[in-house]
Order: sequence, then structure tokens, then C-alpha cells
Amino acid sequence: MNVDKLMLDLEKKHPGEVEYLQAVREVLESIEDVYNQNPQFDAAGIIERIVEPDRILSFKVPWTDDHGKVHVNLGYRIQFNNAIGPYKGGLRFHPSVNLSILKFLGFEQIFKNSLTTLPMGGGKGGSDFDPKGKSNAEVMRFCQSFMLELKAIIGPETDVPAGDIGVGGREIGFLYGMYKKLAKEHSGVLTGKGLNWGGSLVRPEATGFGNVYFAQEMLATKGESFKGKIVAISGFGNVAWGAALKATELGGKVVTISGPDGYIYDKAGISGDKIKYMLELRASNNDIVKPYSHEFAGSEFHAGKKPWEVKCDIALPCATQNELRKEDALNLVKNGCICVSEGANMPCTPEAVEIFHEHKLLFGPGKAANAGGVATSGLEMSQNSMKLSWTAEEVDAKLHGIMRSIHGACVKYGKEGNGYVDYVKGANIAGFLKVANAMLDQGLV
Ligand code: NDP
Ligand code: 2IT
Repeated sequence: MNVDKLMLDLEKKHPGEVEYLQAVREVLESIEDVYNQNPQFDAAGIIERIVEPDRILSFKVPWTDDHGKVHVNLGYRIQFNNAIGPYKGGLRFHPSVNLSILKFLGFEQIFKNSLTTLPMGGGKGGSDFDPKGKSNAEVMRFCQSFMLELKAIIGPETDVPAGDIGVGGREIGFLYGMYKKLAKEHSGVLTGKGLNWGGSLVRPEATGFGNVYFAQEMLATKGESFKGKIVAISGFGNVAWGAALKATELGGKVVTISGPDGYIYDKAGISGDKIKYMLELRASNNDIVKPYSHEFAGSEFHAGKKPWEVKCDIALPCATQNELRKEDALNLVKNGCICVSEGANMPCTPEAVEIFHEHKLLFGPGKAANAGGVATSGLEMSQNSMKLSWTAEEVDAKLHGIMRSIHGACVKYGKEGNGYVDYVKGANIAGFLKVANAMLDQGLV
């Protein structure tokens, strides 16, 4: 494999798909040596096959607002790879959604799902629909219209979508309702469902909890823990909320959250009712965190800024892709940060990751560190198949075990001669090998 040549070919085929090309390059650079040491992969064209999705469904989503006005959004589902299980991955509703972003997310999902130890392939979907400021009824009509098309290619043994940015319990409910009506079946076709109709305990908290468990494992390799550490978190959504809960429970002090409008610095610590307030903030359907500063005396709102300028020991980027850049990474290093664990997908730019590696920080890439969300989706699928529910303690224990096992896989393939663990390399190689070997077993399909 020649990474530069492969990338040139891909750039020609998919010009302008910046995020997708970024995600592919990172994986190729990590696996290059292993790939070249195993000529059977090249003989079977594994790389050329794995970088292209199996198929993409693209459709229009017409819906009416509360005033009867017609709107048309774009909808997509990308079925990337199903070598080790049904396509599995979230749906993102955000105005920035385009093919490049969904392809990067779907591609990452292949390796992330492989790392979870559960039988799940990779997929992703979504729409450029903006939930901001929409009424419940509008969100419902949109979700119903979206499912009218999506239904054609999903199914509990085929492709199992879930949430992502802009898609939480409410949206999964509306999507599930329409699927059920069309398919006339009650099955585990979506995950992140409500507890009364097939959902799993701990799924809402799982991505954030898993991210903190992963960071905990990384810290333990240095004899460190969350206890007494200052933690900076970005975002204020589902993942940020779960991470704040668990980091606080383990004795860390969370001092920031952020939104597209800026960040909150609360030096007293974001804990207890303040974490509960994050849910209200998110449910308000406004993409701003500023109201937090009016609600809690002593906290500061920094308009248009990122939380990475604050002094912290541990950074958990939980908002969105490419939100932590080189200058932010340099700031974190300068301020003594020892550990960065990605709750979001690809929140750190390649230049930022380079800085972390250069300064030998503990750096957990999203496909390993945020895999707890989809892993718990996998546990929800198992419970649905068995038609029974596990307790919160059972699910949490399995989630914790999975995060430990992912950490172990990263160390196995990412440990360098000097003892430093390159978790990016480790996660990519471990995730890739399982999928590539399954593809070899199954022939050219
Ligand atoms: P939510 O919709 O619950 O929250 C996303 C949060 O990030 C919102 O607060 C959103 O604000 C904010 N945000 C978006 N853009 C920016 C920005 N430029 N700067 C600061 N904040 C921003 O989504 P999730 O918490 O579910 O997802 C967050 C990240 O975690 C995403 O990268 C997602 O792919 C990833 N992830 C999610 C999993 C899950 O199970 N939910 C699992 C694994 C990863 P707004 O939307 O209002 O703009
Ligand atoms: O990025 C992700 O892993 C998710 N949004 C969760 C996917 C899932 O199927 O639970």
C-alpha cells in the first residue's frame, strides 16, 4: 500500500470531501505497515474495498411547519461495511450535514464497532434538518417523513440506526413510531429507544461514561486517576452530559462546557443540579450555553471562545469534529494537561493530535474512547433479541468491561519501543484487522 497514491486517487474520485479524506488518511497511515506485512490483504483489494461504502441511500424529506409552509431537506443513509455484523451507527440532524461528514462518520464507525467486541458493521445517516427552534410537532412530522424513505433499507438484522448530534430519545421515538406502523413489527430496528418500549438502561449515559472509563484506563497506566483533577469538557449535549456525570462521580472537577456561542467557565465545578441543568439547556432547542451563566452565580460566559484556553489536567472534547486545533493543543500542553480523551468523533485536527503525540500526552481517539455509546447500543440489540432487560448495574458492568478491553487492544497494537502508547495507531490496527480478516473469509462481495 502506498498511502499518498491511494489518497490522490480518492481525492480525484471524491473532490472536496474534506472530513472523509481526513478520516481515511489517518487510518491508512496507521495500518500501512501491518497491511504491507500481510500480502493477502492487498491480493484481496481490502483497502480499495473498505474505503468505499457498500451503498448510499440519498432522498428528499418534505415536511410542513406549524404554519403549513412546505420545507424540503436532504436525507441520507450510508451503509459502509457489514463484514462483522449488521450496519450500525447513528443519525445526525444538523444543518452542516453533508455526504463528506456522513462518510467520515460511517468510515470511523466500522473500526469503532469492530473494537467493541460486538458483532456490528459500520453505517451512518442523517439530514441537514436543523432542529433548533422547531416545535415538537414539527420534529415529529420531519422524523415521520424521514422514516418513510429510510424504512426501505433498514431492519433489525440489516441496519440498525441510533442517535447522534440532534437525534436523541424524542427523535428516536418518532422515527420508531413510523417504522413500526410501516413494517407492522415491534423489533430492535433502532437503538436509544425509550425504556418502556425496548430501550436499554444506561444507553443515554453510555458514551460519556465510556469516555471517562477509557480515560481512567489511560490515566491508570501512569498511576493517575480522576481524583482531584480539573476537567475541561466541550459541548453541552448527550455525550458532554454523561462525561460530566461520571468525571464528577470519580472525583474530578468539571469546570467548562461549551456551545456554538462560546464556553462556560465555572471554577466552583459543574456538578449536581448544574449537570441536571445541562439537560434543560439541551432540551430548550437553542444552540447556546450562555443561559448557564445567568442561572449559576460565579460562572463566566466567554463568547466565541473554546474551553481549551482554561487550565486543566484532563480535556474531554465532546462537541463536534475539528473543534480542537493546533493552537488549542499547544495551549493545553502549556497549561499542563496530561490526558485528552475524545468523546466526540474526530474533534481534534491531525495537527492537534501531532502535538499531543509529540509531547507524549495520553491521547484517546474517538473511535476507541467514545465507543461506549455504540457498544451499549449493541447491548440493547442483545436484550431485544433475547426479549429481556438487564439492570443498570449489569449494563454498566458490561460497558466498563468493553472499555477496558478496547483499551487493552489499543495498548497491544499501539505500544512503542519506548513504552509510549500511540492509541490512534493501536485503535486503527485492532479495529482494522478484525474487519479485514472477516472480509477475507467471506470472499469478494
Ligand atoms: P447532541 O446533539 O446531544 O449535542 C451536541 C452538542 O455539541 C450540542 O451541544 C451542540 O450544539 C454542540 N455543538 C455543535 N457544534 C458545536 C460547535 N461548533 N462548538 C461547540 N459546540 C457545538 O449530540 P451528542 O452529544 O450525541 O454528540 C456529540 C459528539 O459525540 C458528536 O461528535 C457525535 O458524533 C459524538 N458521539 C455521539 C454518540 C452518541 O451516542 N450520541 C456516540 C459517540 C460519539 P448545537 O447542536 O445546538 O449546535
Ligand atoms: O458515533 C457513534 O458511535 C454514535 N453516534 C452511536 C451509534 C449507535 O449506533 O449507537
